[in-house]
Amino acid sequence: MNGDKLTLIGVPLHYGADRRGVEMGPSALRGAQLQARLQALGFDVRDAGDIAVPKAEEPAASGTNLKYLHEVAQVNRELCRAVDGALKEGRFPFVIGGDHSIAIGTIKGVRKHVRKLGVIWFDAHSDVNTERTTGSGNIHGMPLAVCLGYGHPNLLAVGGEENVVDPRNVVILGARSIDPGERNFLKSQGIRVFTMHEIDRFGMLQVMEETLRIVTDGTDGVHLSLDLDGMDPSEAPGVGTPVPGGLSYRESHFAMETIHERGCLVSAEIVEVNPMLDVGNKTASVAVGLVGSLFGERIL
Ligand code: 5AB
Ligand code: MN
Ligand code: MN
Ligand code: MN
Repeated sequence: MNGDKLTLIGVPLHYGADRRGVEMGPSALRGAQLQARLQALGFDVRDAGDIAVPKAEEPAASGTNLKYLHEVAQVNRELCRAVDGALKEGRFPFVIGGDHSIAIGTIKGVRKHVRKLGVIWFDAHSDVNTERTTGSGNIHGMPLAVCLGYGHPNLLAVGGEENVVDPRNVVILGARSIDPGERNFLKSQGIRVFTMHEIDRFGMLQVMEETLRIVTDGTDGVHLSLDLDGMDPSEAPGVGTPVPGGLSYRESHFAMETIHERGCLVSAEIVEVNPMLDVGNKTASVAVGLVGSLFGERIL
């Protein structure tokens, strides 16, 4: 943990997903008292406000099948700078989205400060498509590939091509929807994926012990990328791409508690909260509850 100072960075971006609403994620998370929850745990929390997102009715011409490539790359460059700035001031960057394409800017920014970075990717999906494998053209299905050094040059260039992560220190948790091209990629990279099958078979305790071993093995810190669709849609209905059979409320909290106990976290982000698809503000509230466990709330 980077001292006890945190900076919240909002990214009201939806161009990486093909549905509207996720751009209201940052305000829903703020409305669910994210800052107060962290302050109650003793943190000095500064809200840096939102990264500016350009207006676009249609994707700017980019000569590719990737939707809104220009806009997504621009926002990620800005985000990368903001994350870099927070770390320079000795503050923990806590990024609130927005669609999952923002993991590109977050992770690239963190990598400028953390030479060997482990990544826990909490998600129903593996997000390792590239312009060659994507069926949807949506960049929120590609950020992990970009952070590993694969994808469109304009995305790889964000924050410097060299700032990638080592596949040996990446774990995907909760996967249950993986495209055929992604399956090949994951195998070729040797990335450890705990699908719902492994979670059912071994239980969360064993899965988290193995996860924490992998992401801390020779690393200088760990980033958590928390896509709320990793949880079961009955707990987190307000997401753009829900998939049944996800992590339960208890399994998700347990994962956060074990990450906290290890004390290895250097940065985090919450993505894909879509208030337009939510039941009340349930998903944002559940997300803020997970943040509580991630930063040390205990039952007793
Ligand atoms: B999310 C899909 N693999 O590429 C694609 O929510 C879904 O950030 C991506 O995990 C889901 O469009 C992206 C079919
Ligand atoms: Mn995702
Ligand atoms: Mn997902
Ligand atoms: Mn999604």
